[in-house]
Amino acid sequence: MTAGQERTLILVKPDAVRRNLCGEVLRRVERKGYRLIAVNLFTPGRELLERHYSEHVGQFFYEPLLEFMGSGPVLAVIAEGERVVEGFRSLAGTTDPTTAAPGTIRGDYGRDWEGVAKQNIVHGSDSPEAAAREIALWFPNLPSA
Ligand code: IDP
Ligand code: MG
Repeated sequence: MTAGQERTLILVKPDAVRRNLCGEVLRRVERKGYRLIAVNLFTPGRELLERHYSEHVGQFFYEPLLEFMGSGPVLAVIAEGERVVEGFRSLAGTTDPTTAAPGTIRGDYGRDWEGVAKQNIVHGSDSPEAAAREIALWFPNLPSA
């Protein structure tokens, strides 16, 4: 990785893949000037999702969240750039898709549907430490640097 750069894990969630929004999400990431390092489209298994969302065990939305995230293909993306962790969270918007600001990915494309888990189009790592942990989970075979 180039000095001063950081990486984040982005997931285009199953709701967005079903709605053909992968390109739209990647367009916004690239237009912002972040670099794509790796992408992989697949349906994640239960074990990977349990590890990814371990901080949410016990929350009322935990089981519905795992069911939703395993309901179809997810596009996992590594993006790189200065302050990309914060930068992508800003592009994504706040967690609740109904009230996420217009102009953000979640604000423009997400809204509440039936079901407990919030279907909010994308995931983005919330710290550089979380990004390193999540990238190792979703891209176990990524060559270093
Ligand atoms: P984040 O994705 O904005 O970081 P987290 O609090 O880490 O939000 O929650 C992980 C995911 O769990 C959210 O993106 C959303 O899909 C789901 N989620 C979070 N809070 C709720 C809730 O209160 N009800 C239903 N689903 C939720
Ligand atoms: Mg989170």
